[in-house]
Amino acid sequence: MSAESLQVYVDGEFFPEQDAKISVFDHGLLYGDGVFEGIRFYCGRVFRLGEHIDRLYDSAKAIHLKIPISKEEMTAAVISTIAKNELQDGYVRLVITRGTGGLGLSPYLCKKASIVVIASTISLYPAEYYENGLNVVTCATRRPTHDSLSPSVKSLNYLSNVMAKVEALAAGGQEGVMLNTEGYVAECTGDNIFVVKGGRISTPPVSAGCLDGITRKAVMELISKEGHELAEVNMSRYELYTADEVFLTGTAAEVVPVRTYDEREIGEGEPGPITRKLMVEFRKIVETSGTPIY
Ligand code: PXG
Repeated sequence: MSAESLQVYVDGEFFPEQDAKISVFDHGLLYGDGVFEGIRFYCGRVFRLGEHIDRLYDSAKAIHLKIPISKEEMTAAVISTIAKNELQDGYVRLVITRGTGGLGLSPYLCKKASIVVIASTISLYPAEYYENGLNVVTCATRRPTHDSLSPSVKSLNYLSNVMAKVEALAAGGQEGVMLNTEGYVAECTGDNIFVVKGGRISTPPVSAGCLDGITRKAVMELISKEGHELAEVNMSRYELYTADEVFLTGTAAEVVPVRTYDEREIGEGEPGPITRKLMVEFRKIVETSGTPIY
């Protein structure tokens, strides 16, 4: 099915993409009040669907938003949206908005949350990024702290990440590192980050302000399976500058190597052996696991 005629799920019904709409009075638009997930499917199977659904409901719970359908119904909505579009490989954007209400911050003005499921193909990073690695820079914008909205909530407020992305692109990078307010590395604008030094692998803990990434978790499982040492530790820019290897993980990027960080070459300036191995192993698990669509 062509991208021109995508069928989009909105509150239990399918609409052609040009007719898939929510109200301008939806608090998702007015206040960024809502949550979302980005999910991949490969070879007719949805990767870690249960984990994405669980994180979605946790994000919703944290912002006091009641999703009007059960997790089972949500799972079925995701699968039926992909099937309706006859897709095998692609990307799902699952969006829950607070719903339509009057002008005014109170979420109690909104009677019912809205559910949007978009299933589409995905435009991937160019192959060159995987062969040679990304140029990554430090962003000025910091990750929000746990005393404001929890950075674990995958909310419709992505402005700090958007600003960080603008800074990264302006500085000539493809991705940007976001520090927390203490100056420790949290993550990138849409990816988690890992460092390899002397054969040991480390990644910032969720307490540093990163998203509890589903790709991060899958890669952590792979690292353990491969028998490498793994630690969740606070790290500063210094640990990145002096690393043997740095790589990023995320639903969109999968596992992608870093070539330079703030203009310092990482390791030998090309993807290292551990990163390469994890890229290969990750590909195997996405192609052989997941919830069948058909
Ligand atoms: N950190 C942040 C801030 C994210 O938004 C990740 C890490 C990686 O998490 P997962 O669970 O995907 O491994 C994300 C994920 C997009 C897009 O359209 C962004 C994400 C996921 C999918 C698509 O840019 N963010």
